[in-house]
Amino acid sequence: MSQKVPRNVVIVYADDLGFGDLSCYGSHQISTPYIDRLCENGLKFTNAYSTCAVCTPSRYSILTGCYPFRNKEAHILPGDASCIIGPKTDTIAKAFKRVGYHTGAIGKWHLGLSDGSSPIDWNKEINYTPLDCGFDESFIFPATADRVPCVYLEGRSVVNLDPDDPIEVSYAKECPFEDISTCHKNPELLKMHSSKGHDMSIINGIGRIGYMRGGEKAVWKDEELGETFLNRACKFVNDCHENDQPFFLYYALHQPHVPRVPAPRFLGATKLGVRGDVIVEMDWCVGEFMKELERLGILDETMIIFSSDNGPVLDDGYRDRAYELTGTHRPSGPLRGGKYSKFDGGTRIPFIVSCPGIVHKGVSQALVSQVDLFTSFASALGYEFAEDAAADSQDVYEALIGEDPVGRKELMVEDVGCGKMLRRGNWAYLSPSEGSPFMADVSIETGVSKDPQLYNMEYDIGQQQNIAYAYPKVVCEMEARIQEIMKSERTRT
Ligand code: NG6
Ligand code: CA
Repeated sequence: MSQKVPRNVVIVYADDLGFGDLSCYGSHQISTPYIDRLCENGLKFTNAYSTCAVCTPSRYSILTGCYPFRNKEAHILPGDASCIIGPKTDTIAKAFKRVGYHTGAIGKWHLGLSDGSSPIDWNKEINYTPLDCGFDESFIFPATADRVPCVYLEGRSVVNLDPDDPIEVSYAKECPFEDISTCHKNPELLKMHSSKGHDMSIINGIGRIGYMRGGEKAVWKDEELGETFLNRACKFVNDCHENDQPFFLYYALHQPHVPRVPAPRFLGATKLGVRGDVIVEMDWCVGEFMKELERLGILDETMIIFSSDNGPVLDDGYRDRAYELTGTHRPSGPLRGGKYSKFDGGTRIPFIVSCPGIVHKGVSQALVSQVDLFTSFASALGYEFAEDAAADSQDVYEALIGEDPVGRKELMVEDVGCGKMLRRGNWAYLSPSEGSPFMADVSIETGVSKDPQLYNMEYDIGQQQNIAYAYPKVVCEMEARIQEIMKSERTRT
């Protein structure tokens, strides 16, 4: 085992946070002092990518070390989906567990629950959860804050379940429950209105995707989500510390995904409306979590990796004025596009690694993908895994700790429609695909085009000049490489 392996590892994973949303990544309108401190004491990556411009596929990759195209179910999932990480699939959590770390998943899950043998009965123990994906403990919500069921799940069971008020969930088009509030029947109950979708069940005055009945005591309070997950994360590290257990924690924040409902004291924290406010709240959560590690005297022996699952979006289906109030703040920073896009705004995300004594301080331009964390830690920990595991995960550990300034030679990402982008050195090649160049409902340029696109990321970070016509050989080679990757069993070398 390498001398440079930290005693504890925490992945803090934000939801829909953009490359330009943190002050340490250049935002002047949103102040994120705690994450900035993490950044000052660690390494800030400027060429780090998630594997997809939406949530489920990126999360699938960070945990399994595989590109999303390898699993045909790795797309945005409904709240009643079965788990897309099968029992035979190795995960980063299983790897940590095998070498003696205590492992935990806290926060947003969105990878499905149950083994799929029958529809989920939310009133019973669920037979397949994060506990079956390598986590010793879990405290999660099943999918997203805008999807039912709006409940916490601890281990295999819904928290605060009342047997006299059973939970039923349906993703049918028509509402199967006559006696629940829905957006169509009870619009007067809405305190936040939808701009698209989110028009089925009303829970806490907010329209959601899907229908839910019952479980009144189990339903979360939206303004308490941040603190609830934070408290569980603090409890997890306290318990591990007390038991003298090294730990791996996957702390998946729910901010700044819609619906954006900060704790009241964060309302108005920025001039950007609730989207800015929940980013400040998220920063506070990270700060409190770090303070807890510091109080326990284990901050210096804990490696923290902070990142986001995909790029940013302003209006993602609720009329919360994020778009109107954004002013000069650019959530994607200098990048083009955002969540859902094939342009870099979709997948190039903040990525900070910090661990005093192990990780160098500064800025790294190394090319890294979130899919690499699995192999990087497995090899640093000296753990051998099966040939067919972590198919696309490269060992970039030296880059993660700041000893290799280059990282990967190339990486591939997907947009929401499974269109591909290959980044190789300074080249970004966007493979042609069908669809609209603009998603009007979210006001985002998709990067989708029937023509090949090639950008030089050294001179053109905003992907303004398509120079594909000038480099036909590069275009051919990069397209052929994408086809080769798609046919391959693995890209891990
Ligand atoms: C979209 C939702 C969006 C968000 C996204 C998933 C509508 C109109 N839009 O379908 O609000 O939930 O799915 O986001 O329903 S993700 O970050 O979890 O991938
Ligand atoms: Ca997301």
